Amino acid sequence: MKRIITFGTFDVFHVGHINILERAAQYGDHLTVGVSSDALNFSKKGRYPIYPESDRCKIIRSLKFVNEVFVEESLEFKKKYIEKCNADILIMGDDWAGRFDWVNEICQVIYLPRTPSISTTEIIEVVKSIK
Ligand code: C2G
Repeated sequence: MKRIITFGTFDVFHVGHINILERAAQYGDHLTVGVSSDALNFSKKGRYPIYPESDRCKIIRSLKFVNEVFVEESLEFKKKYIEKCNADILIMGDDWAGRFDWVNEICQVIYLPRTPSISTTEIIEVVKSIK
């Protein structure tokens, strides 16, 4: 049995998020998702997410190919989270390519290509521009 872990904010949930989670799930039999806390997102992007962490967790937990969800408090706790859920593979989109290679002594790290032409930031910009 192979256990997969992935991380993300998954704010303003969109098809790019579905695609990576669906593809991540296909690498194993059990998918755990670490959802970035509101505070972690603020520290990464300088703004709070549109949806609070409780709603973002609820959305991810409702997906049929996701088995477990927890709140990710810090990027530096990656190894602790991987050990806790006994993950064999960490999967991330390739906007993070190379950034988590330091965990590869405890689990395999795979970066998958992002879905082109869609992002939370772009959706926010489009919505803002609607008069
Ligand atoms: N993603 C994707 N295609 C898109 C947009 C996002 O494949 N068009 C992927 C990202 O590569 C990431 C996941 O969806 O693997 C979640 O993306 P974000 O919500 O932007 O996550 P991020 O804020 O980058 O947080 O510990 C890692 C971080 O918590 C990742």
